[in-house]
Amino acid sequence: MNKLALHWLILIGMALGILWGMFASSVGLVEFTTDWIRPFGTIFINLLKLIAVPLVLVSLVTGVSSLSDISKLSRIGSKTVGVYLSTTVIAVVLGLLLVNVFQPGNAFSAEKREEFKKQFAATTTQRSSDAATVKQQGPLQPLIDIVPSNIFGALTDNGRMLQIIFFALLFGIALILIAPEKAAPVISFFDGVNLAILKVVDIIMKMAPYGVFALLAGLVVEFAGDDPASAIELLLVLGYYCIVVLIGLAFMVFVTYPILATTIGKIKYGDFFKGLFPAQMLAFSTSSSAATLPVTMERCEKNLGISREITSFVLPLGATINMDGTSLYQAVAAVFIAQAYGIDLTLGDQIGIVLTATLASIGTAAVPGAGVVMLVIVLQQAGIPIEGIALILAPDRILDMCRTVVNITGDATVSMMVARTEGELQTPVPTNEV
Ligand code: DAS
Repeated sequence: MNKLALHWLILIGMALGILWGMFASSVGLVEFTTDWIRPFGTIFINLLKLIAVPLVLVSLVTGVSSLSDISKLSRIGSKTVGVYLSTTVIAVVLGLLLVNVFQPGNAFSAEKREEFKKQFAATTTQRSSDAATVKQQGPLQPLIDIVPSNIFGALTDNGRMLQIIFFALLFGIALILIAPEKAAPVISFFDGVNLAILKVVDIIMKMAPYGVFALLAGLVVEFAGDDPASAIELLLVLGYYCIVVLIGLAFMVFVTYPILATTIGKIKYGDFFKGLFPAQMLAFSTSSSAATLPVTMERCEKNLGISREITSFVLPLGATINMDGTSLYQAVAAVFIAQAYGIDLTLGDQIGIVLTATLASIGTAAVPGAGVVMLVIVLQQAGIPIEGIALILAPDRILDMCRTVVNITGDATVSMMVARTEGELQTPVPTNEV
């Protein structure tokens, strides 16, 4: 089953789930749906949670240790990683600004939000008691919490994703610093495990049409109860949430990156888009930065005037660790779910989301749906109910197509900026072909 077919199957699963949910709530099949269909949605969510920890650990160790040639390209490498991280932080902060200004999660009716709040009262209570303990422990507790005292404890205790990320980064850097012949077998082990984990993600995503159907059916009947009209409310609020994400993604593609490309890359606004358009369309249709990489590289060299030396280092690195669209989406989704469940996030919580979403996007694999798997990390770290993912899974496929366009556009922009500062940017030949 190719990715395009999977695409459309997931959208069909989403539509059928919503239709079944509305049908079931109008003909009294709510209990049947809750007992016999919804569990398959829970299983799908569990699969996403199952793969998140090993995916983070292995993809970060692999990603960081693959920078081993950074020693040769230290100037370009550190510049590239620095610019990548700054565009990701810009994306996350933009996402947080939008979701706090538009507050899509608060668009749910008060009684619905009360219901959500009751459902997760335990989690909320847990959070407030955690918050209380943190208050007793002092202002630098969040910093202390990043450093695990026991990596195996962090791996088994779901909520400590930042500790896993911290360990993975440290271990990856250690692999760069030890003798290459000693590191090679460990790196190839992690490369192999990374490939296997990505295959597991691929298998999980093949179940997505069925998982999304069951989740949506379960969500709509739970939401609608015996009143199909309130299912409409769910769809309207989800639509509002999607608009907030799309505003952020569009701002990145049509404002942030062109400003960087035209001021630093010295390219005309129109030529920037004409040059990248085929790669952006491929990213939209495949939802995969990795699948789009060869075209991104070709368009950057041929139409944006970036040298092969820069594109062959900066773009593969970007496809692995730079996903600005994904990090913006994760920030919006996390706060949207918190709003829906009536969880008030403090400024500290939101700064934690900036850190986790930035780091989670580094560990997000460049394959369809990886962003929602990594969203688990952002939610766990912020103490937001993971089950809330069911709320945002429905439109995820469409948002994945859009955020992948942002991801590759960000990679191309940064490679243009690095090329400019390295004197490796030929004046691009304006292209008439699109
Ligand atoms: N689809 C991923 C990519 O290839 C991003 C994501 O899932 O968020 O960039």
